[in-house]
Amino acid sequence: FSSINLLADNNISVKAPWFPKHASELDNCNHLMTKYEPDLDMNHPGFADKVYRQRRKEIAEIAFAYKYGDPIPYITYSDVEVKTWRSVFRTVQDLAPKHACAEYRAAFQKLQDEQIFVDNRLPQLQEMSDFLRRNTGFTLRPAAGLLTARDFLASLAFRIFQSTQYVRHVNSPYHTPEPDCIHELLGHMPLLADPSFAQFSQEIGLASLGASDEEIEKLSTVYWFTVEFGLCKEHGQIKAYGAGLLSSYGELLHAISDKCEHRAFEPASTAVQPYQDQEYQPIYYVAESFEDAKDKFRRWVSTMSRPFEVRFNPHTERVEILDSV
Ligand code: NLE
Ligand code: FE2
Repeated sequence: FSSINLLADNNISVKAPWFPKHASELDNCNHLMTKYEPDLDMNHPGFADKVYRQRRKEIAEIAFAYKYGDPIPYITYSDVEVKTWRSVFRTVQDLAPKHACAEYRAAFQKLQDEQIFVDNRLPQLQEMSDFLRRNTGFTLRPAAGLLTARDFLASLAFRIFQSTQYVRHVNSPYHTPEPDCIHELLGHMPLLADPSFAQFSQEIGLASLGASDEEIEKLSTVYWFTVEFGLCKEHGQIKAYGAGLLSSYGELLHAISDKCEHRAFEPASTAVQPYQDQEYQPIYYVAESFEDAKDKFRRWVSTMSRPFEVRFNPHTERVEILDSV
């Protein structure tokens, strides 16, 4: 990564990796990790499926061409894609009342009331972005696939979520190692409509701006075990809030079974826990509540070494840099 010199107010220059200062600079934050692409991963269910790979290319082109301020292009989903959506949607609809956290259930209901979540049609990213904006100020921009942690986390600082727009292969509806729009829509969107969770997501993003590679690794691990695979307590019961669980009915049932280990969420130790992203997780972290997770996260972030602080100004969509010491 190239580094930049920041001139703090007291004229002290501070070295940090480049990071976006305005939401429009996220146009430069779209670097992909290609390990799970259907063209390159022999285990991908779409590896031998020419039609699927062509479809993925078409949709990826939309994300590559996208610029800040553009409306998100409309996708006409095929019958096969709608069928895949329907089967995941219906299962989540059955499992969520029992196993999803209250915040997820409330937002899910809202999405159904507004006819954005229905079983015979995929929600468009633009209508979902509008919904989120009304609820928490989050918006979406299309992403071509799995992004680098640095680019992905940076967007969260601006309350922008980079979302894929293609659909998983019809042969693996219950679990996919790579993100797809069913994961984004059913897993992430309901919680991004919750104010407390939206705040938590943004704070992870803010902490990532200008952070060292090692700190990015820790932050993305915390993100992994919370936003993606987190469990929480509710009236003494364990519920799921992680998007990777809520969009994967295979893993959701695994996570609440006794086939895995549950540990208390503690950012300092969670941040250094190795994980794999191929199969179901062997370990999950349980938060007391979002508020508690947020408190613990804030305290832990304040121990990080970054020599400046950042603040998001929602009026200008700009990140302001403050010296902390
Ligand atoms: N495993 C999740 C699913 O099947 O929906 C996607 C996880 C993306 C990090
Ligand atoms: Fe995700």
